[in-house]
Amino acid sequence: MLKVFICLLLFINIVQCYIMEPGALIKATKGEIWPIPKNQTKNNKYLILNPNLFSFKVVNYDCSIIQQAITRYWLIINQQALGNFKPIQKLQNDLYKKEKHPNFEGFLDALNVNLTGSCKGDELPYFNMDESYEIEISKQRVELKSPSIWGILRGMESFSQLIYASEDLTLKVNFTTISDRPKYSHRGLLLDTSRHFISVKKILETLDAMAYNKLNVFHWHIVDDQSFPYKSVKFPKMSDKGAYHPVLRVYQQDDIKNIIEYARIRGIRVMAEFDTPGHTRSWGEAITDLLTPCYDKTSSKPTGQFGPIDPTKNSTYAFLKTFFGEVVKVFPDKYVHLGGDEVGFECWESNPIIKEFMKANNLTDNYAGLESFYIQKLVKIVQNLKSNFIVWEEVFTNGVKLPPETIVHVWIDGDYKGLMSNITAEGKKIILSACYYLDHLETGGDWLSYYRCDPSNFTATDNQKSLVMGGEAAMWSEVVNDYNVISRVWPRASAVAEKLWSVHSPNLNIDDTDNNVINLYIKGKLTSDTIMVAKRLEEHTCRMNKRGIGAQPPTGPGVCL
Ligand code: CP6
Repeated sequence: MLKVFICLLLFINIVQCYIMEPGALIKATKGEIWPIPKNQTKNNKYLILNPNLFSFKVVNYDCSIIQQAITRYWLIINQQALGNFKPIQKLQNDLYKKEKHPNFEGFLDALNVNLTGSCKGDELPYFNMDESYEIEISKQRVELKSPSIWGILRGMESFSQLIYASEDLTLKVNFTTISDRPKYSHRGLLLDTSRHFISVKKILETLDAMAYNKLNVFHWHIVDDQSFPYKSVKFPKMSDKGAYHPVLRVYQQDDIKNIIEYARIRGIRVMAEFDTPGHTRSWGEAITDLLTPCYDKTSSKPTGQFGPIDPTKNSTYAFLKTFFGEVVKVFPDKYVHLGGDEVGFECWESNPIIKEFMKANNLTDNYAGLESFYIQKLVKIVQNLKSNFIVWEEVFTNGVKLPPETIVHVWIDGDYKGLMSNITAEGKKIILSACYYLDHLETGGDWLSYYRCDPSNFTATDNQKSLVMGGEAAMWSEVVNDYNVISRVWPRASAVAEKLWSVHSPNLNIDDTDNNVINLYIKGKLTSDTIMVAKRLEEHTCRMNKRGIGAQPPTGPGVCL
């Protein structure tokens, strides 16, 4: 009765008030790993851990990535435990008599970290690196084992997630064996830092959260039409004139070095995108002969507006050679994203010099052909610089002749499955973002739509499906800045992370619910698969919060303890 009264008082729909029974909350799991490992066995026996007495015992002492990871995870384990456990002395004396706690198997004071391979010559994360690892927590051993430092990093993350605060205020780790490796090697997050500037601090926080979700590619969509925050060594005027502010809203070379190093020691690649020939308005502020001047159709005079990069000038390619020569040095990843999306042809069409050039090159009225001409020259430049490249899907759909090793980034939320069949039929590789747009907003629970998108779910042979490298959650920043970027990305990108890592992430069918978010927290209406994923995501989100990540609640009402 009191509840109905309060509901009416707050002008809230009575039905909703009744639906939100406290008992119907999605309750967090304890000690479940996100993303879910390939193979894991568990049992009820457990060890108790005192975080400040805990240590990592390393077999291979001269790997700085491991040493640094130990410092980080020791702090994470202690921070996550704050306020959640009782002093161990008291436990030993009264609470933890074996007779009263039959599943108590002793104390966990160290994790043996066993790198079976070498870390020499394995200093930069790369596509298809070995991220496999094994964990055994048993009476016999407490061990993390991997042939590579990248697997050790993923395993340390998993180990830290096994520790949970139990109801009796002790920190426990259940006996378990885990054998884990990712489904896809390219598991990315795209962040646009042009529509709004995102500070270095927020980028580093994003990288922390990526590591907590085992994402391994930071796709840095660093510049675009609206601003050019990249402080170039060879062309410093580009950010002087093209950034929102020449000093306060730019990434200095030192900032970029710090970001790449911060990512590297977490096993995260930094892949830069310098999108051309469209999306380049900010480039033209300093490089005045780069963009195509648009003409008025009736008066045949320049309008003062500019379109895509001018593909007809030699100076264009001289510039691109120098510019990308710098880019591949500053960003040591083996891949650079060349963009190529949303190239509008109107400005090219209006320009008499472009028309003349097209006639002379047998391209009359073939604007896709002109784009092709440009992309092919750019691809040659980048290949001469010994870099691999990725392009947005229009480059493929516009029929640009591309070398077989081209990687196509699928983004348009139309018939993307049909497109994936076509691209892979030509033997080309794919990165998928079409179903992972973080700027598409719904109320709580919208992570489900990302979770339902499996990159291998399209009509093709197994051979074709093996050409899917992975996917990327995409955060375009038109309505995102420092103040909301973290909560908009997390935990929604966590759903993408699990789809990309976990071979056994369940396919949550659309008829699990009537697609109404409210239904997520009515018990009994959902299959147990969906409830289980929701409970695990609840725990994972709380875990990110405890580690200082401002993730938003994933689904609905609840509490983090
Ligand atoms: N900016 C750039 C964007 C988008 C793309 N490229 C974009 C457009 C529409 C949607 C999502 C993203 N904002 N440079 C396309 C890859 Cl729905």
